[in-house]
Amino acid sequence: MSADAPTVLVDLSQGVLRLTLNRPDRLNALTEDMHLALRAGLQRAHDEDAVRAVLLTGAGRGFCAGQDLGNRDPRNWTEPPDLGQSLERFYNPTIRLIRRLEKPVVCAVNGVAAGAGANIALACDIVLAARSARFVEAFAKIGLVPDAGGSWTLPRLIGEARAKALALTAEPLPAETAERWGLIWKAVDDAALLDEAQATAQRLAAGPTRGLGLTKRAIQAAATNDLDTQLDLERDLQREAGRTADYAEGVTAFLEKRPPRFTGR
Ligand code: LHQ
Repeated sequence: MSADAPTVLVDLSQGVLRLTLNRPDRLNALTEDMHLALRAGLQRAHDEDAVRAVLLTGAGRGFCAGQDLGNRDPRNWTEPPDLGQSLERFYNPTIRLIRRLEKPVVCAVNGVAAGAGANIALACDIVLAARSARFVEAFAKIGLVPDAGGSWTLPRLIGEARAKALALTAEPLPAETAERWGLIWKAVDDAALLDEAQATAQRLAAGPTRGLGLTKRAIQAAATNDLDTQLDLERDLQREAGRTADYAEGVTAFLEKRPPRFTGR
């Protein structure tokens, strides 16, 4: 791969913005340049009405090996780096963008997802993984703590016992176990992964975008709300959804016994 190849490939087709992490020889380990490119893609998804779903994947045999450790050689330090600043500048904005984007984000984990790479995948809304892929909470191997939202996401998805075991041992978790545990939506045959993920994203992109976005907001809010607060939130969001053109279209299509033509408005 040439040195000036884009570190994230961006393609918009049929409402799906596909973002492909593109440093395959490093298993798509993240550099500053890549962080900025990924963030720009996610920001575009926020800003453009033409984008109605995002598909995140990786080029080559890995999804993402987390932070690129190649340019963090401790033998060259004069003093230890401020990793908190790395998170503040690069990782946290990306995780917040994925979670706050009121459009579905599908992740196709095409191969190993390690460290922050695993946790970026787990921040997405619908995660499909190739059967050969594995998730590695690699932080413990280098003396770090799970970041990119992992310490929040893992216990919510799979409970404290499994979250702690994964994070403390850094043992690789095969995609099929990840599916069985509810860490991801689905493990699929390697050869079928991208087609299935693209079809999923395309189906969502043709859906009632605002209703889907509000659904995402409601489900995420449930992680910290009590039932009364959540019932109030559902009332408010349903009020908003009920005013969309897509709600009117959905009901009309049902009554006319035809498929709906949602426009995302
Ligand atoms: C890599 C990497 C990599 C560079 C594979 N960097 N080259 C946040 C804030 C600030 C700082 C610190 O970190 C963080 C968040 C984090 O993400 S910390 C966690 C960082 N990631 C890791 O510790 C994972 C390191 N990689 C691995 O453990 C393995 O490579 C995995 C399990 C991902 C894959 O193993 P294999 O399938 O056996 O592949 P491999 O190890 O042979 O890797 C292939 C190549 O990719 C190899 O290069 P080479 O020149 O030998 O072909 C690796 O050196 C390179 N690579 N990960 N993170």
